[in-house]
Amino acid sequence: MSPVLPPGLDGLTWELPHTFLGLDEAASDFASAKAVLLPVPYESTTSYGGGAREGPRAILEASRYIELYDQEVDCEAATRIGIHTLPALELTRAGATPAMEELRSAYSRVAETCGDRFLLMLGGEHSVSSPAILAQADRHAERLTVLQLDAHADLRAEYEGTPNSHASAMARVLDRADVVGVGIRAVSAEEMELTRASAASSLIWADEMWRDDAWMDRALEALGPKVYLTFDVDYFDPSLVPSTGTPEPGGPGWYRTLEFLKRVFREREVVAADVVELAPVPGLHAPDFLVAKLVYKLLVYRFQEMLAGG
Ligand SMILES: [Mn+2]
Repeated sequence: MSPVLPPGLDGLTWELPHTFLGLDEAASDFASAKAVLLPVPYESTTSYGGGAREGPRAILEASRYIELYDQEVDCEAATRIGIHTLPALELTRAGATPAMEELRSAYSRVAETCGDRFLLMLGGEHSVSSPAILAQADRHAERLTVLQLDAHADLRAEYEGTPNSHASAMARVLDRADVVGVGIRAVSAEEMELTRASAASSLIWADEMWRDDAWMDRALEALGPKVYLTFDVDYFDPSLVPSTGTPEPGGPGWYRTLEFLKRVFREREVVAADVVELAPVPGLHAPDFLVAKLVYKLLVYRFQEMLAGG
């Protein structure tokens, strides 16, 4: 179903379009789409392994090989949702502060244009989440809760000389939103002090998630009615996703995470989301595919009621 071919070339076998899931024009048309993907391949403050700027491209490429049929909702969810993929947003290289200012204003315009459509941003390093969260906080009268799936708290006041580091992403938003970190297993003494002193910050540790499922209720109870979901893929165990800047051992796995996310989308209003920090390793496809499938699952769960309606 390739669009707009030169005359005489239809009927040949063309590759899938370079949209999320390889969706054709009808299923990826902005006008009818209920979900919009915004790739932001920004990377400047990475402290260990680099490559997050290649994340969005790897997610989109891997997504073209995902089955559209989703067993949980028993249909080709993507064609019923309608998913539009925007071009990648380029940010200034004049430094982290101007880049983040530029992103906040660009994200606001994208969110405004999307209206009721569900906006999901693909990073890029985790610092891109703060401007998006602040822009969403501006759009909602009610205080948002940020649900942060991550190995790290990202609560440093600054890191390596900049307050706009990936390691400070959540510290940047605490004034405007509560933050519930899930899967956390690497923090500094300074971050522990901050989370203990701040009513706006709570953490669910990865080791308690390993023992039993009590954490799911505790995490859900900590969420207000409106949630911004930020998913740093280093949340997963590095045996599943080694392709990330700062891999930490002892992360959660696939199915318990999906069960939790399904409940979050069912029991709260998720207003927007992002998936960040995939740093693809050439030749290693499984993590790219996992993250692409995660993005699809987030969209399926966001529209689970509509999809279950038949
Ligand atoms: Mn992280």
